[in-house]
Amino acid sequence: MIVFTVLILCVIPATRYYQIDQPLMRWLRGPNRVDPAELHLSGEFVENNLGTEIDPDGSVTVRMIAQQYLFVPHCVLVPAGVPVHLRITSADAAHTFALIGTHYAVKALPGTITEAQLQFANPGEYTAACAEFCGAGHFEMRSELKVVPREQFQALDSVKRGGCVAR
Ligand SMILES: [Cu+2]
Repeated sequence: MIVFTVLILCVIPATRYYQIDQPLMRWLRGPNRVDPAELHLSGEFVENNLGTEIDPDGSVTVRMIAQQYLFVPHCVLVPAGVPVHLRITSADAAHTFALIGTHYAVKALPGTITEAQLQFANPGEYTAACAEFCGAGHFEMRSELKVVPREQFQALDSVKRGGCVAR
């Protein structure tokens, strides 16, 4: 019985660590906590701060909110060949921002900001789908990510960089 109990206590965390590890790490890290009810009111996830922004070092930061059943912004534009720092959170349930055809899948959880580093060598278009069952509309939860040449991206004004106006 003791052996069995120890086994259960060890095996469950060992095989399901991905479900407890990251939220725990994020909680310990602190600054990445965010109030899901306040996202649209204040802080970095207010509406006009979402989308792609150029960082001082030439890389870009993308801020997104996942919610039932869409990703905001619905379409994201990023430059090719440049590090993309994704910062994503959820307004409600757990979602996963997964780019079809790549190995990128980033979990978005309410209350925390998930950071991920992406990079795209060449221009192209990707469909992003939610890879975490989140309710009735889950299978409709799709968005787009467009990778454009770096020069083309830099020539756009900040409003156009924020969405998918340019192609
Ligand atoms: Cu989903």
